[in-house]
Amino acid sequence: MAKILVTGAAGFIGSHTTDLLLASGHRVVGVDNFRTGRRENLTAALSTPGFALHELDVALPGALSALAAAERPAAIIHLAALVSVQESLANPAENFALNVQATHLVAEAARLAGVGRVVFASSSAVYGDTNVRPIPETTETRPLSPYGAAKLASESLLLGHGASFGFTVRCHRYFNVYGPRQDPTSPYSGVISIFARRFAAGQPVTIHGDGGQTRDFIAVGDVARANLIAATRPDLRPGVANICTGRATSLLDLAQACARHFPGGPPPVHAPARSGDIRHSLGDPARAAAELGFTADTEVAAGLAELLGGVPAALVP
Ligand code: UD2
Repeated sequence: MAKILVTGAAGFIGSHTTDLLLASGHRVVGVDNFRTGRRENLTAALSTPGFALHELDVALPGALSALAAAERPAAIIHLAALVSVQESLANPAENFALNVQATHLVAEAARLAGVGRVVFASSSAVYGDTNVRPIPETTETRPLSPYGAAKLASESLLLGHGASFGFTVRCHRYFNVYGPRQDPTSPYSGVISIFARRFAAGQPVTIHGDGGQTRDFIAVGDVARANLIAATRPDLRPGVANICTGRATSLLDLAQACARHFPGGPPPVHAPARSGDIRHSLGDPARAAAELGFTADTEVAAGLAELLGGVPAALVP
């Protein structure tokens, strides 16, 4: 069993990754500055032997290097980030500090502490808007936001450092991740987190545009499993892979699937399409299957059932 350092451990994806690592018998050194992470997300982890939490800012030069040198983890899973595309547009300097400079500090921490593996949370935002469906990793990258650009730059920083100094880097381009603990409070939060909260409160959801736009929604449990594999599976080669399902779900289908869990709720409200909204986003999962042996196996219906209270929609009268 390995010791894994997880940055952003108190965040949405970080806390699920931490829980899965611990459940699989690994030790976890969790790092978070609680900028957007929440201590409640780690309630289970904090009562698990093998978990240690460090309140630390990855963007502070030297801080992570010192911790990694003391702990000597086998791998770092770097999930700490400024997570909002909208925030990156409002504050590009903060995006650069947290999503580019901090990645360099993670790469340096890995080099200085002799860490063998780094797993990085990249994003489908590196592709921008493309007509390619499904999107393989060979698709030209054209980020449309400081966030997407920072994720792409970070991939290169880590891969270059790994190739130069002898550690393996795996970059995960996550598509639309959803599940328990996702923050629903901003209009630009993940649509499933917003829908879940509004349906549960008996409030109508808003569908922007005609609802025919599609996304590749992947359950956070599957994402955590991809992180576990990338951090622990022996003999992986460095590289970049989509972490996606390869299945498209439209907004209308999503709203209907939620409605089956809350019969009698108000119908959706239609509103104009968001400016800059991407019509279709669908990942090609073939490379992750070939290189990591990873396949997402949670169907959206099952993932929604878990999120919306554990009742399979088919059983709701
Ligand atoms: C955005 C981000 C992505 C990530 C994601 C959150 C870009 C390019 N990408 O992607 O990086 O942060 O959000 O999971 O900005 N919608 C509604 N009603 C709502 C909310 C959303 O109809 O109440 C629509 C929205 O217009 C879009 C789709 O649902 O067509 C998905 O929206 P999203 O914000 O969950 O995700 P996405 O792919 O636009």
